[in-house]
Amino acid sequence: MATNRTFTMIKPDAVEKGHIGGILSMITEAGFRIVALKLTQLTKADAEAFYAVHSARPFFGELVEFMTRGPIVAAILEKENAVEEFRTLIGATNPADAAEGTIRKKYATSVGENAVHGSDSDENAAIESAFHFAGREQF
Ligand code: ABT
Ligand code: MG
Repeated sequence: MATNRTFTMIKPDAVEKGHIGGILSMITEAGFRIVALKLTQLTKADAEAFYAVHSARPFFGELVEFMTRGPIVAAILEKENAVEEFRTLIGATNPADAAEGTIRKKYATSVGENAVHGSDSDENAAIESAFHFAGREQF
């Protein structure tokens, strides 16, 4: 399998609690290389577009409110089989179901505030990365 890339965000809940360093440590210790990195904040339009697939769900309003309430860390990560390997490292969407040793097990508080995002496909990784980073910001 060729080395490839995924996109991640450390979400507002984890940034607020001071977990940027702890989460980045887990990511690099798991063998991911950080190839782009920034602190930024999503607008309402950004969050609505990012989670458009969930727009009809009852939790959509709260989800957009949550994702826009403070800064996030956006990053692009490189590793063999990056998308799948990173979804394994972050753990289940609901931290109550997340395996031991995963980022969500350690840092997430609820399904609605689950500390970290990981792209769910190579196609979405490319779209999400291009949204946040210019070519010259990707190494
Ligand atoms: P993301 O990385 O945020 O996309 O999460 P993940 O892919 O693990 O899970 P999905 B299904 O994409 O959830 C998107 C966000 O919606 C929240 N959510 C989801 C709820 O609040 N209630 C629900 O019942 C479901 C299914 C979790 C995710 N955001 N956060 N935090
Ligand atoms: Mg998702």
